[in-house]
Amino acid sequence: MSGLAEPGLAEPGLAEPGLAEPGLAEPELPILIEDDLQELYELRALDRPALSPPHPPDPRIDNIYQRFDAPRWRERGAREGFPELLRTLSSIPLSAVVPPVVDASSPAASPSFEASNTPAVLRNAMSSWPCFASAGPWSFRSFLARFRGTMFRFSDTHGGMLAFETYYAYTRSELLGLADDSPLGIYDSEFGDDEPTKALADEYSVPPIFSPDIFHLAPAPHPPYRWILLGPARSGTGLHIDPLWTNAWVALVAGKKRWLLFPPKTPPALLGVEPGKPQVNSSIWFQDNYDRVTSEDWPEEFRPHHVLQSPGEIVFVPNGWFHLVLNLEESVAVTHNYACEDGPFERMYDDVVENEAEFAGRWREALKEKRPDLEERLRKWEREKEERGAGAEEATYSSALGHKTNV
Ligand SMILES: O=C(O)CCC(=O)C(=O)O
Ligand SMILES: [Fe+2]
Repeated sequence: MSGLAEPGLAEPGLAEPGLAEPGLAEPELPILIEDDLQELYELRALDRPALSPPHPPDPRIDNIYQRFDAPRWRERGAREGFPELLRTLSSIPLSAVVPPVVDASSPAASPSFEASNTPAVLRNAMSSWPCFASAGPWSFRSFLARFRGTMFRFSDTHGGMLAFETYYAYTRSELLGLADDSPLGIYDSEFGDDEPTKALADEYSVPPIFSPDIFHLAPAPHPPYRWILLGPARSGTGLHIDPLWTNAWVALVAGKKRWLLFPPKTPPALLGVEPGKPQVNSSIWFQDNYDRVTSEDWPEEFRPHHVLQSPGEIVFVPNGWFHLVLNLEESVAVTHNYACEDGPFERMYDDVVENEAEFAGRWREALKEKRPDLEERLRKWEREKEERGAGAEEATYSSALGHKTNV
């Protein structure tokens, strides 16, 4: 919890260009105390498994910022390299593959992107959302006013949490978030479940263009399916495939996001992904790999689809596609994953049995009752598997040690 700093220890809050929000008074910057820095230190260490091991805080150093500021948060120089990366990523190369733009408000709009399992960008699906359209839309500033003292989660994998004001102060600190190679981002699948964040779930709605979620044929609880994402420039999500063969949509409320999505047949090793290796932060991945994956030598069939996402746009992420996202500006987004009947249903079921065993039983019961056609497909699949003998398991790359891992 933030409170009063010891004399002489508070870092003055430094305003960065681009952070001003018209219509909202500049809030007083919460001051971090030693306990906050300890918490931040621990969360940063949990969140960056791909970096060198953390040094324990050195008690002999009496400047508390330096004591907790292991050089590892800056070791890849992503902050220094960011202006150039930003210039590169702020436009899409002329030769790049870009997903089709779908006007979700048009009566002719169809979810053909689900059937073809290809990325798409939807426009005009968020205009009536209170979080986006009316007074008090979601932003770092409005969250500070609403959620002082509320704990937010930073990952499904490690479950680390911080009070919002501590996080807010971190994102505005020259010595902390503004210096990090890949700043911490809120990645919370429990928002909306209980007070005080319950109201947030009513401030947007699932666009009707997406198919119903067949996991939701079963009663709650369901595997995690909705997340709120808040992160400053240079934060984001490293390369991963979403879990359980689900599709996803990501709606941007504020900021700017840069995406690459790779067709499912892309060999993971070509993207630097190996089972068991921790996820690389997206700012570092872009810095190290963008030129290679956009060069003329990159195989045609593995060419990435590029998106530069603006507020009001929704990116559709098809199941089985590797993707990564970098926040080019401070961003606020909401995302849902959903189990689509058009997807690889049988493989999805096997994945659910393996990773969400308790849910699998309840889901199967629900399918029996409400979708006997799908249940029959599973019986057939099971008969075929028995005839074949248990096949070799496919490696799964859904987030490995990153976000959206089922734990
Ligand atoms: O916008 C982001 O950082 C991540 C979106 C995403 O791919 C996910 O949540 O799985
Ligand atoms: Fe994802």
